[in-house]
Amino acid sequence: MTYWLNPIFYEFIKFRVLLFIKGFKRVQQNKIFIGSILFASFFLQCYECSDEYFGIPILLNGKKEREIMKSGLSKALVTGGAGFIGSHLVDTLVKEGCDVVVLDDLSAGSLSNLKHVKDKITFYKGNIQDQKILMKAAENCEVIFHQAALVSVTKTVDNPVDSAFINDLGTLLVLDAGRKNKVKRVVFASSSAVYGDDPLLPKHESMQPKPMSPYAVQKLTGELYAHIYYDLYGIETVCLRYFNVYGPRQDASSPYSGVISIFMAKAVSKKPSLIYGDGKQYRDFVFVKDVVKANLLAATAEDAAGQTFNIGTGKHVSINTLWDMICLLSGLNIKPEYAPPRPGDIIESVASIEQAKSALGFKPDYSFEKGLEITFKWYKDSRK
Ligand code: UD2
Repeated sequence: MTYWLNPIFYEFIKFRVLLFIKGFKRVQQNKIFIGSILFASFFLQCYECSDEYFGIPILLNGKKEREIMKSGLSKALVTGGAGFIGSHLVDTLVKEGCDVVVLDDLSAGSLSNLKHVKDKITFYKGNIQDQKILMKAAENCEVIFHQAALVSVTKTVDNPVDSAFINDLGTLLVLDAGRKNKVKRVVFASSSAVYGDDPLLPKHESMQPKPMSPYAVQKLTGELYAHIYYDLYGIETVCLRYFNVYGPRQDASSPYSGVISIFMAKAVSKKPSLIYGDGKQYRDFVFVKDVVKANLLAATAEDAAGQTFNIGTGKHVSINTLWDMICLLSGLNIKPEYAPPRPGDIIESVASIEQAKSALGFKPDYSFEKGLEITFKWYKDSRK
């Protein structure tokens, strides 16, 4: 509140002095002053009720009011901030007026994801295993959002040791940089992969994890380290188990990219999709902006420290339906092609988000239709 209150009263005092100099009588000065206060209190009440502030940009301390923080974070490090999810998180933090530091080795991320904010952030090109650069990046940060990882399950199967250096050791080093820099909180991007193929649905945080790949083991190990760092060192850690995240900037170039990015690329080039299995398998697809929202809540919610939360929507969509919806959006009528199921493919995955709802106040803002529409527009535009 003091962000805007102080400068406004300062302006009033200046205004009164001006009236005095201009020769207004004391009674007239008081009338104008009281009128101004009534107008200001009406305006500020409206401000309190609105996220959009009526679209009126007010300059306060050299910043537009729109840019003043809602989450209240002063400085944050986003590891993997040039990647798909990380770069969306950076966008929101920058908009909120947070001082953002990005550490990314650009192995999967791209500077093009940050080009529109490049003058507003501090960027370090480097690996999370490089302790020197990591310590520098985490300096004076209030929160670390740890998004950097080798995210392809298949790549971790092919390279269990190399991937452990990034996903296990890397996470440990990030936590330790947080501890040494006295960072208040670390939000760790974990995965629904930790549940494995447990047939129990929806997936609930209290279920026994059943990792089926090095990737899942590595994410679970990261969670365990996060809990230990909270218990032993008091650094507040929160783990978010992402379900199937989709949205603009998701790389569609690899066969192991997210199914939505692959299908979008197919639709834009008017080619049929390839569905593994009968297409009846389903997923809980969560829009990237909702994942950003979950991260901000996890960074600020009072009771979140030391806990793990599912981040999904609690709803599911089959792969067949997904292709039908994309065809509808793109005005195509192309039948998909079918191939045998992927080995180890999970059939059903849907999150219980009750815990995230009650402890974080998390509720997805984007319906699947809306998220898909935004995503399709992005793939279409980026092809031009
Ligand atoms: C997701 C995550 C993975 C891990 C896992 C946990 C992504 C990209 N991957 O894997 O990191 O957390 O969940 O269980 O979010 N499919 C097709 N055609 C295609 C591509 C995929 O039919 O061209 C099918 C695929 O066989 C699967 C479904 O679509 O049944 C989803 O595949 P995915 O690779 O997007 O994600 P998933 O759930 O295997």
